[in-house]
Amino acid sequence: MKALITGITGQDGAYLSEFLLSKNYEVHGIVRRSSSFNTGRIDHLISKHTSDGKLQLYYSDLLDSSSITNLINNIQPDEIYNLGAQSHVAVSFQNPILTTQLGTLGSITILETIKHLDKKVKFYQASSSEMFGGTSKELLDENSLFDPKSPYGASKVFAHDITKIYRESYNVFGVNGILFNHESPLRGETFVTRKISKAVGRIAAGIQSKLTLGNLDASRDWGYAKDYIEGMWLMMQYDYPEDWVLATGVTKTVRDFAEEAFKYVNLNWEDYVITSEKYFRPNEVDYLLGDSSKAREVLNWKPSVDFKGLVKIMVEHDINEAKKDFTLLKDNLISPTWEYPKL
Ligand code: NAP
Ligand code: F7E
Repeated sequence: MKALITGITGQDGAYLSEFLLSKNYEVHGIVRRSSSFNTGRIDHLISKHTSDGKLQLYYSDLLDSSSITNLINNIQPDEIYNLGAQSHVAVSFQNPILTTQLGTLGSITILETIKHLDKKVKFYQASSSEMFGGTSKELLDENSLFDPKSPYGASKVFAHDITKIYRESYNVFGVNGILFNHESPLRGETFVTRKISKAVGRIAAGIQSKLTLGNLDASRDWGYAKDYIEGMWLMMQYDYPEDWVLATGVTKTVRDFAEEAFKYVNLNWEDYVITSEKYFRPNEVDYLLGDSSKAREVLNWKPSVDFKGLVKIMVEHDINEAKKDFTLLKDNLISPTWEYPKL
């Protein structure tokens, strides 16, 4: 089996590559050119698979439709996972046009290309719980209404709808995975869970003194990324292309996450966390809670890590990272920072 992944250098792309390689897939991924290396999450896979050709990377970009189409035509993959995006909701308010272009053009380019192929190529679109908007405290499933609150959420609604349209109009095997927040040690460091776990590790190691956050009242249904990767793959193996929700069914506030993370190192979160308007958004998704009954019943999918377990995995990882930073600091190889990251 051959898979093509956009967004292979991101959190999900890295775990998905590892998962598919373990199932003996040939994995192809697009990497955007950057002035510094952006393959850190998959470097271990690159070194393992350079000789056997099981992992192949190409410079491309979701905005370069011609390059994406050429790659699909040349590779002739069995499955395409469209994970590439400007995935930071707060940044989507600052870069709305780029976020919208990336979120919309990639999906339609891939769908148009596979519509014209003789081979039946399966397509996975990374849809998001952000599409629901989270205004009321309801349990959200595949039939819940979309009411996005950000340029990011709006772009995901387009990609979701166009996937469904190609499925219904042209019989394309287009799957929408509506994934609620999923986190891990590979999570980008400016998302709130990783920002907290990273700070907790650094505060415990004595190389950071404070953590500045935004809205502590926002509530999210947080799961473990590795569980969700398996769910994505299961959706693609099902007989029919459909929409699927993946979620834990438990929602917790940002405050809960901070409290649990600091508790892990026997510290009181209130002694370290301050809030700043800087991290509030022009519009907020207040409350997300997912109902993944369909995936649980039909795909036999279920999350293996609960909220406490997720916090533990992330904080333990970042304690070890901070210990390495502490050694560098001791040897004067890095300078102490008051807070990390700055953005
Ligand atoms: P992520 O870590 O931010 O990864 C995003 C990926 O997209 C990276 O590989 C990034 O490349 C790539 N990318 C950005 N701009 C691109 C461009 N112009 N051309 C090609 N690739 C580009 O996101 P993630 O958490 O793995 O999420 C994967 C997908 O699922 C995203 O579409 C996200 O919106 C969606 N999603 C995520 C969650 C979640 O909780 N994690 C939930 C629902 C849906 P660089 O490494 O070079 O930046
Ligand atoms: O924010 C609040 C913030 O940026 C979570 C993406 O993967 O999941 C992710 O989007 C909540 C929000 O993730 C800070 O206001 C408070 O209410 O970690 P986040 P997100 O916006 O939920 C969805 C499903 C996706 O699809 C997205 O791609 O936390 N919050 N203080 C903060 N958030 C950040 N980033 N930083 C803070 O300091």
